[in-house]
Amino acid sequence: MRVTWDIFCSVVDNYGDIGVTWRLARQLVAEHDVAVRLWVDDLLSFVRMCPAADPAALAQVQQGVEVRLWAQEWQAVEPADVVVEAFACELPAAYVAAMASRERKVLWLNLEYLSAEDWVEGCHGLPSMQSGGLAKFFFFPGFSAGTGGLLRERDLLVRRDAFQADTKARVEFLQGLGVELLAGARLISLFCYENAALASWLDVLAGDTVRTQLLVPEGRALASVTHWLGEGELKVGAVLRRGALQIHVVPFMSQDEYDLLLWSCDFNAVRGEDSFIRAQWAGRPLLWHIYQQDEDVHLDKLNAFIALYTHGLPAEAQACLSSLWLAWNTGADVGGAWRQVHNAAPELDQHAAKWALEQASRPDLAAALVQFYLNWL
Ligand code: TRH
Repeated sequence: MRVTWDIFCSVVDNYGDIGVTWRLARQLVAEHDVAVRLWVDDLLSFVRMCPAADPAALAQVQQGVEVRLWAQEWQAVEPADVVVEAFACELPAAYVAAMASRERKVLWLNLEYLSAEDWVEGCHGLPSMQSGGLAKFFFFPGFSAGTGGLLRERDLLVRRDAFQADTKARVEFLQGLGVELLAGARLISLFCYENAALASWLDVLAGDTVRTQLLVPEGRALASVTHWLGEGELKVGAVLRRGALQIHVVPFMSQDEYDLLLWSCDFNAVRGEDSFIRAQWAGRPLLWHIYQQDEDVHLDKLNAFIALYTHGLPAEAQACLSSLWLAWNTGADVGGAWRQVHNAAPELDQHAAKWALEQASRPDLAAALVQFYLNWL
């Protein structure tokens, strides 16, 4: 009998909650021969990641995953062998009671947010006792051996390499988005929250001697770009030119297509958690807009990642990348740091490729979860 998994996802905001859980669910099914139910309380967000999905279906199967609407009124079901609550979402009380009384014991995991901070290793895998005699284990993704690792499909880097080596595939993919490549232009993708630093980046790109094509999927970043352009509402397919900068509005795409976008670009601006990791797997330099938290807690996370990621870079490249990331996340002018980052492109390109390989040498998060379950049995 296949091991059964229930993954619970409450969409708090944006796409990170559903992005991570949907990716995990389909990888578990595809690579570990387990049965997965993904409980989502917002199917409209799910449809953005998986356009084939039906936003009105109470239950549906997508890519081998049983996707269930997590309705406010909970209908009793038999709990799975492994239960993952994503990002401390609160499980229905009746479901927890059913877990406690289940004849075969249930492994209960809380999948935590990603952080490169030191304390993560000490907390990864720790249990916390819950009422009813159940233990809940904290499972932390991360960048070092003492953590749960990062989501990465088994063949991801092989597919990436094949795509990046195939000029025709790249051109065709971009044409499908309505983007014709300009000779010699640098290609950048932009996925961020509202960002006071954005205007200074667009200014410097527009005034550069190198041409840039900036691909902006529909969403929050587009509002800030539109404001900078001083244009009315921009629709998918719009192409606008300011000096050396050509801006393309592209559709919000499926997760798999978004990977192709990241693999196609020379530089990717990403945000949150899942797009941030996918940009690392692209093996290209990136700019991270971290999710803002109260009391600037996110800046500790940002600095911890910068310290880890830039380790091994020549001092100048390290300094300019750190300055760029800090300015981007504090709403400061990024112009000077961007120029230096551009000059350090060869080192940064090489470093990004090496970083992806290093991270890929560790077990991925889905495999680590499966192993955690086997060890627990
Ligand atoms: O959308 P995010 O900002 O999500 C989150 C949430 O806000 C969450 O509450 C917060 O805690 C977390 O950030 C840190 O960013 P993220 O995590 O990168 O998720 C975006 C998802 O959208 C990711 O799976 C990639 C996907 N995506 C597409 O599938 N197609 C697209 O065109 C784009 C731009 C993104």
